[in-house]
Amino acid sequence: MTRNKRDAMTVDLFDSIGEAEPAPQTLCPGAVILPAYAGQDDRLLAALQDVIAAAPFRRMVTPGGFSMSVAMSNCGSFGWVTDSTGYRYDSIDPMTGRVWPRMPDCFSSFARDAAAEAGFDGYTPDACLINRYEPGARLSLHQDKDERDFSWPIVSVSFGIPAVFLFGGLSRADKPMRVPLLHGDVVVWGGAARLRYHGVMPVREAYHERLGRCRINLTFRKVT
Ligand code: MD6
Ligand code: FE
Repeated sequence: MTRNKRDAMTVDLFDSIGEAEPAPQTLCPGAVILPAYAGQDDRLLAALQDVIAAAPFRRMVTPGGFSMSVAMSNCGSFGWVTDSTGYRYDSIDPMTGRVWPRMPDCFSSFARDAAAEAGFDGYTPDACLINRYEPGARLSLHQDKDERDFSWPIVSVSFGIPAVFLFGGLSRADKPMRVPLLHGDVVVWGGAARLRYHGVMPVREAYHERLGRCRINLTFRKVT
């Protein structure tokens, strides 16, 4: 794969300190991993602190009545929520009764750049779901299909301790691939991959120097 624009600008700097950013990897048609693409970017984690102060992490309840092991929050015009009545996107945080915190500019420009890197120009996400995994937390296989237009990708950013991403097919029964995701890794997920089943294996006990015993994942979506 050809070197991207960001590499061209940063490769000399990283090479000189022995930390060249690896090239993008195609998982399957439509899904690309940008390894460590967010690893140098402390602005995202700094901005995240303000978002979480306004809309704290909470464990939501599924329609089946179970409390999720992953704690969640959102920012942007819409947030993904679940409760006993079902899943939906909502412009109001049910916990605070207020609109979700606005999406920080560094979030939207980061997601736009990552999407462009993977071949999706003009990406303007209006929702960012924020997931927090402590050791043992997991996300069962699901499709992301509550958005209006599946031609826009999802941009997923991982921080903190490692996780194994389960990356299946278009049918729930397709055996998933196991993809390790590390601090700073970005997955851009669209096109023919957009409706693939996916999930996260139970996160193993670990410690990250920046985030402690915790994995944070941001998934950007264009809902409307
Ligand atoms: C996570 N991610 O990695 C959960 N969905 O914590 C997702 O559910 C996801 O990473 C769609 C596309 C990319 C993702
Ligand atoms: Fe998902």
